[in-house]
Amino acid sequence: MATLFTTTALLAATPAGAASTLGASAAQSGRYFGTAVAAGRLGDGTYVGILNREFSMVTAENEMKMDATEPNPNQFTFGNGDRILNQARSQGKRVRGHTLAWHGQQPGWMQRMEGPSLRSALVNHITKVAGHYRGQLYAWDVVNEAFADGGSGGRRDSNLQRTGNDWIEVAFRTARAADPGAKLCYNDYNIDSWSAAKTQGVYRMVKDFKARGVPIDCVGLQSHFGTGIPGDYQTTIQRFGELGVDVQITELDIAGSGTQQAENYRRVTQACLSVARCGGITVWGIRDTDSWRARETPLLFDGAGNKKAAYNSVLNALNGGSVVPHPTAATH
Ligand code: 9MR
Repeated sequence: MATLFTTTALLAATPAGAASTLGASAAQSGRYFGTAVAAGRLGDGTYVGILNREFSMVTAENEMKMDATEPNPNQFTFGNGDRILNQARSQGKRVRGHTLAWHGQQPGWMQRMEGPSLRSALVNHITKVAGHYRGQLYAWDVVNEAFADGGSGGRRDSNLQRTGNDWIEVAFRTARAADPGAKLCYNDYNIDSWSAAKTQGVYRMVKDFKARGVPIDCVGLQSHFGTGIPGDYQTTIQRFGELGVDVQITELDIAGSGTQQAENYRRVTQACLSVARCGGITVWGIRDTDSWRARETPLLFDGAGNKKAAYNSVLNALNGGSVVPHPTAATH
C-alpha cells in the first residue's frame, strides 16, 4: 500500500501536461513567464541561449526608458529598444514596454524642465515613443514609481508631479491614443504588501481611474524582495484584480540561495497562479551576474547559466495542480 500511495503521489506531482521550460509551463494556464533583457548582452551566447529557450515575454531593462529614447528634445533613438524587440519577436516572444514616464532616468534636458513646458514634453514623449512601437507591444508600464515611500500613501515629489496631480491620467490617456492595442500598466515597488500605505495609495488611484474611465488595464508589482515575501502578497494581487485590472509581476528578484530562496520563489509563483487576473511573471534578469543586485544572487540561473533550486521550484509550481487559468481576452 505504501508503495502504491507513493507512486500515485508522484504521478500527481507530474501531470501529463507538464512542460519543461518556464514559458511553456506558464502558457498552460494562459500566462507568460518573462525576463528583463539588456541589449549589451545579446552577443553573449549563454545568455541568449537561456533567453530563447526559457522565456515567453521580454522587457528592455533600460533601452526604452526616457533617457534612452529621447536623449535630446524631440530627437528620438530607438536602436537598442528595436534590437531587443526584434530579437524577442523573431523568437515568437511578446514584449512589455518599460517605461514611458518616470522621475528616474530622465535625460538631462528633461530633468531641468518644469511646469507646462515639461507637461508638453511628457505628452510629446509618450506620443512619439508609444507611437513608434504601436501595435507591437503586449503592455506598457506607462507610469513608473510615482508614489512615495513611507506611510503617507501619497504621491512622490518630482518634476512631473509638480506639473499637476493629473499628470498620471494625462499620461495614460496619451498612451491609449498612441497605442490602443497595448495594455496600459501602472508599475511600482513596495506595493506588494496589502497593508502598506503605499499599496493603499496606488489602489485608491486605480479605483478612481476605473470609476472615471481613465484608461488603465494593469498594475505592475515590481516585487524586488529581500529574504522574505509579505504574507498578504496574494491578497494584494486579488484586490487589485477585483478592480477589473490585470496584475503583472514585473521585476521579480529575491535575495538568497538554496531552499529558502526556492521556497520564496514558489510562494510568489503560486500567488500569481491562484488569481485569475494575474497574467504573468517577469524576473529582472537571467543569471545572478546579470542582476542589478548581483551580490544578492536573486535570480533563477547562476553566473554560469546553470538552473538554480529556485528555477526548479518555479517550474514545479507552474506545472503543479493548483492553478486558476488566466483568461486570455482578445483585447484589453
Ligand atoms: O536594472 C536597471 C539598471 O540596469 C539601471 O541601472 C537602473 C537605473 O535606475 O534601473 C534598473 O531597473 C529598475 C527599473 O527600471 C525600475 N524599477 C527598479 C529597477 C531596479 O533598480
